[in-house]
Amino acid sequence: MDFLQDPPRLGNQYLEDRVLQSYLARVIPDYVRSHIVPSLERMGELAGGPLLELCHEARQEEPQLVQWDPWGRRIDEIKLPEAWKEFARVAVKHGLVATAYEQRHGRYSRVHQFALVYLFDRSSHTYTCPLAMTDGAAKTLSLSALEDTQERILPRLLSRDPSRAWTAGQWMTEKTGGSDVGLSETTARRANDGWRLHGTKWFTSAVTSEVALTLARPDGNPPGGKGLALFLVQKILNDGSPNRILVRRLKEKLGTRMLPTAELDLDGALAEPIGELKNGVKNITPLLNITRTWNSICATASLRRGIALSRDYARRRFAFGYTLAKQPLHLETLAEMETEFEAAFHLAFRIPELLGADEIGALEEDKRKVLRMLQPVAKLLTGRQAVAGASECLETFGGAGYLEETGLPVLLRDAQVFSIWEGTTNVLALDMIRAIVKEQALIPFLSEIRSLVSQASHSALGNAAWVAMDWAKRAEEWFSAASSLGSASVERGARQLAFALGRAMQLALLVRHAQWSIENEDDGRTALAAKRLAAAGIRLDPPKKSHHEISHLAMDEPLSVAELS
Ligand code: MFK
Repeated sequence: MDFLQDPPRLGNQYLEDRVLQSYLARVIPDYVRSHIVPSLERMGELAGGPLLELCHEARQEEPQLVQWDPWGRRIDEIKLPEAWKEFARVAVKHGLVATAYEQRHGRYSRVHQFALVYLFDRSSHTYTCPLAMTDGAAKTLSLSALEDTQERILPRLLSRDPSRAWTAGQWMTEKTGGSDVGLSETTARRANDGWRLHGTKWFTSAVTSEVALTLARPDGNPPGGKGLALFLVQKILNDGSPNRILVRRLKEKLGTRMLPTAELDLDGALAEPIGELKNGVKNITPLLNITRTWNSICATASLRRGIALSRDYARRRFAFGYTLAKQPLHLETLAEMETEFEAAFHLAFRIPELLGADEIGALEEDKRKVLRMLQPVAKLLTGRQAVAGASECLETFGGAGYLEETGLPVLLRDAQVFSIWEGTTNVLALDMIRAIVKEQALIPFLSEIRSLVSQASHSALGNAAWVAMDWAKRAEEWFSAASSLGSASVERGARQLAFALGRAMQLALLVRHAQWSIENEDDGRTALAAKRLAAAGIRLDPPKKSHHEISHLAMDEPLSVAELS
């Protein structure tokens, strides 16, 4: 008989996820959880069944831009794969954005929402991108828009009816760059019928959204982010006519290929200012902080999908006389993948816990600062973990992981974006520094780490708890030493500091959950993950006053031995 390999199989993605179930059991009171779980079971069934099949069947389908009709009229129509429309329908029906705003479960509404998102994400070809931006736009509009704008737009963004629901885009990046948004060149001019925008938006994800938030500089405003203003643009105007928005082309991307990302020309597009006519960068940051949260949750979902696939395959694949699940080195690899996943999970889900409390007005000031730090730290750390985890997952399949028909490579291609969009690792590290310097968020963040590990009483957790405290102390000392050397020194080490703080928080959260899991579930697996994470260590080089020395290595400029310090 021929030797054939069995492909990996996935079942109900909620029921198969011990980490998610255990976490919800700790965080959400039973009487609330019993209302939430049926919706998660339904989403878990879809994500391991019909949606997954659809992803596989449609994996080569991509959006197409049709710029002209047969009679020469410019139409800029984007034809979407049927699968994409189905992901949209499921997302609306299951309230992937609405759940957070309906607040049926009070402070737990955000955890409920993001548990749904986490289950849906890897079985949707990243339909979570337009959803993330819709959530971010809803949040921003509810904070800054006039009442009649809110009444007109929010019910659409939060609808559970696919025939009424809209998504929102976020058109920020221009040719001048995606990081230094203050350089944006789009202008806003007051005309008889309202504000009109002129400029090019260079990277606009989910371009088929009905509305978008964007930035433009009103005539006469100064340069920089403060001179920009936040605007809402509608694709189809209230009178039914199309707005003046031209699609130049769709982007050729490494991954997220079903997601229509485009270059747009705003050719006098009508737009409505949201809030003041300045401070646009500041006023769009609520959106960024929400989409960065989605990013952390979806990066975690990618890690989870990787380990689920690799683990299932390990039970099926024979080599050297045994299944992979019986081979020590393979088990070591899977244990490492699981550790990274659990660490990412507890870090990412801490955000919706705090966000949910904030949105019902129940978050103390210190915890608000923890939330402000967590958003960039979790985004940058989980984004990097997802890329490494997807690469490891593919490798556990050997050559099959490199074959398009297996559907596995998409995991790696899609993961790469987690550390790029919504702010690169370095931009996020600098945002964390911003939170530390401007909002004094470091001390509450460190206190949270200490308070989490102080709840660990089981002897198996003693060392991991001590290590988390040690990492927190080293990070605190590093920041103090670097600050005394100047801002360039802090900036140079910002990434290492962010990883150190992120790792310390991941370890503390693992320790806290492990203690609960030991006591309530007689389960030692999270404790084992905590031990492994503690053993992995962190890197924090001593801060340096100058960055001239590294520039020799970075830019490969000559450095004589006499100059070595
Ligand atoms: C799977 C789901 C994932 C989601 C998918 C979404 C896909 C979308 C694809 C994209 O569009 S990717 C493009 C996303 N772009 C970015 O994330 C922008 C990256 N750059 C930054 O974040 C820069 O840090 C920033 C543009 C904010 C820097 O601009 P400035 O003008 O140099 O900022 P400045 O002067 O430091 O800050 C302006 C104000 O905002 C300050 O307040 P004040 O005016 O009161 O001093 C800051 O404190 C405040 N601020 C900045 N970042 C903040 C913030 N406040 C709260 N939270 C933040 N994160």
